[in-house]
Amino acid sequence: KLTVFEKSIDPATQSMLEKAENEGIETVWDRYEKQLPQCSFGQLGICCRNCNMGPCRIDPFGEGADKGICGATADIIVARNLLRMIAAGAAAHSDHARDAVLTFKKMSEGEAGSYGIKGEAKLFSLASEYGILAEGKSREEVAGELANALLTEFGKQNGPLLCTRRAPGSRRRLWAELGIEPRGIDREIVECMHRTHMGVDNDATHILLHGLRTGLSDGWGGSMIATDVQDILFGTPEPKKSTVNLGVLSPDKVNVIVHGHEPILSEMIVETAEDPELLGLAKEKGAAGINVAGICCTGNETLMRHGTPIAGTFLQQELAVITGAVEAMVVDVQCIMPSLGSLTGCYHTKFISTSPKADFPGTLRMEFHEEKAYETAKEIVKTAVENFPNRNLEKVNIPEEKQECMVGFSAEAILKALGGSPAPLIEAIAGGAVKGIGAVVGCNNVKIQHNYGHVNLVKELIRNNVLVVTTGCNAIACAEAGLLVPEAAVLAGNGLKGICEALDIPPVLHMGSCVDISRILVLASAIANSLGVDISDLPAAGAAPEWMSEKAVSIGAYVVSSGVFTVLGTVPPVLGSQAVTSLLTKGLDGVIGASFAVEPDPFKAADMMLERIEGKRKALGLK
Ligand code: NFS
Ligand code: SF4
Repeated sequence: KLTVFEKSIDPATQSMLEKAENEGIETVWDRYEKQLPQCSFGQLGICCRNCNMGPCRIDPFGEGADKGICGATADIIVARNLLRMIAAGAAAHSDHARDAVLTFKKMSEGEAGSYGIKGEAKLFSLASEYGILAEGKSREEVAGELANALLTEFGKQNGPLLCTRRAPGSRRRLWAELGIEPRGIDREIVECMHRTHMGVDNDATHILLHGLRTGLSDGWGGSMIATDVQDILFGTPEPKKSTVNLGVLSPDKVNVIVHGHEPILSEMIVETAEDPELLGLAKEKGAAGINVAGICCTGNETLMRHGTPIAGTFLQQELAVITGAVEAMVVDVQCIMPSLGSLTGCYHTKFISTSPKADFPGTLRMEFHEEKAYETAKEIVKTAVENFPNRNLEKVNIPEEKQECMVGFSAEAILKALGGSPAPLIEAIAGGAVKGIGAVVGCNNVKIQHNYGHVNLVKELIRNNVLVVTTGCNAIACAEAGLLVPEAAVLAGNGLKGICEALDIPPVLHMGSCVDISRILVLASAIANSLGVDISDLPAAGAAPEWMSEKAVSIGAYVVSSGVFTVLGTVPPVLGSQAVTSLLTKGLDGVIGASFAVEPDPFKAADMMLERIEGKRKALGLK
């Protein structure tokens, strides 16, 4: 049995795990232990349930079956399973994007009550990118036309997706030559499901190429559209300060947690928390106010735009409830553990599900629709406020740990901090003060000590003068470890430290939620374009040290297809196929100019990234 210290490196997490143990409360780590040893067929990716002659599995030792009933080999089964993971991940990001665009469209028609246009500059720049003439039209008319153009990207039959035009020309030509230019967002995902149906695509390489294309339809399609539209609706993030970790929960205010991924809901919750009527009610109920805090990427969205504090990463969602101080856990979609249902039952916490798409055991359903967004958000927060007197003070224990952070580094904000163009950063890279750029992203995974992979990998990179850009739960982990403040520059190598001090920025830049990895693509393209090279020529490398979700697999597919070498900290279920493993870790390099590596040890992973960065520097003639 793991000790709390082996489960997490974070003191707040450790103390809540102790509380859970004392109270006999089960957490994700307990359930993980009950699953051990995990099924090795599943780990290797060699079981198939794609038709009802199965399930089939391949004997990894070569003694039993070497084919499924239909004749599918380990290579075929592994590749098909991986493609389905990519499809699910791309679907999650892109369906989130679709909802954002539909809200945007309703807003343009005046039917999304409380939503408006907070990012006017982005509206017009995007409209012109999509060939929409703004002259003589109202903002709403332009928004309406843009919404229709964006919706077309989902259902289009022929590509390429328009956002791909942001990529360097050499990259786009490569995609076209390989036949992996994404056509329509929905089309690529549907085709994954078709190809993996029994008896369709049965060549591992051929299957994986479609995986790259589907990934691209996410990164340069769904995710990018989600980021763009959310920026128009809610504003493009700018640098600001905030706080993170379980200690942001308030001992005397009503704590409302927003957890999941879509800012559509959480934006309204943040707004209603300032409603005088609700504040009055809170006072009446004996609370000092209303405190909204985020978890996962919904938290990142409100953090980036409003500086709303974040209570934790993916693995801390249960622990927030275990503090005993959460009046409402409000969720939308993705990365929400169904365990929250029975867990909230052990405390006074109301578990409120809001998405028409997602329900969980033990929730109070308060379905959220744009037309009545403010009203519903108010109803939700009111439920939380009314729940405050039910707080059982004997069960309340909020960890002290909360950490300051500086966030809000959209691509626009980074360019602004650099004085308007990537030139100063390029000079710093060329001169060697900054060795390169590390993009570190992704989830927590119980298979890795919570935050150990994230924090150590990032520290190692900045120590070696690699500027780190981060999103998702990695960003939260870095914030908790105190890496998102300008003062963290003391942990950086001298070159990077100088740059951070000159610009007054942290050595690790929080670029947003996981769909905002599209911001990293835009930034990388801006740098590549201004150097006249491809993204794969840049001294850059990516990592997902603790990834767990299918979304991360889709992200991996598009980051590598965009030309960035990527190290995975947890092993994807592909090792059952020599062919697939070697294609992903070696073969892809010759095809797309980047590949994957798998390395759970963050120090070794950092070395691999540094080596790649050094290699790219050399190729560019830099010392
Ligand atoms: Ni990304 Fe964000 Fe976190 Fe992983 Fe989940 S919250 S969308 S999937 S767990 S980083
Ligand atoms: Fe077995 Fe083939 Fe059916 Fe998969 S598709 S379950 S390998 S028979």
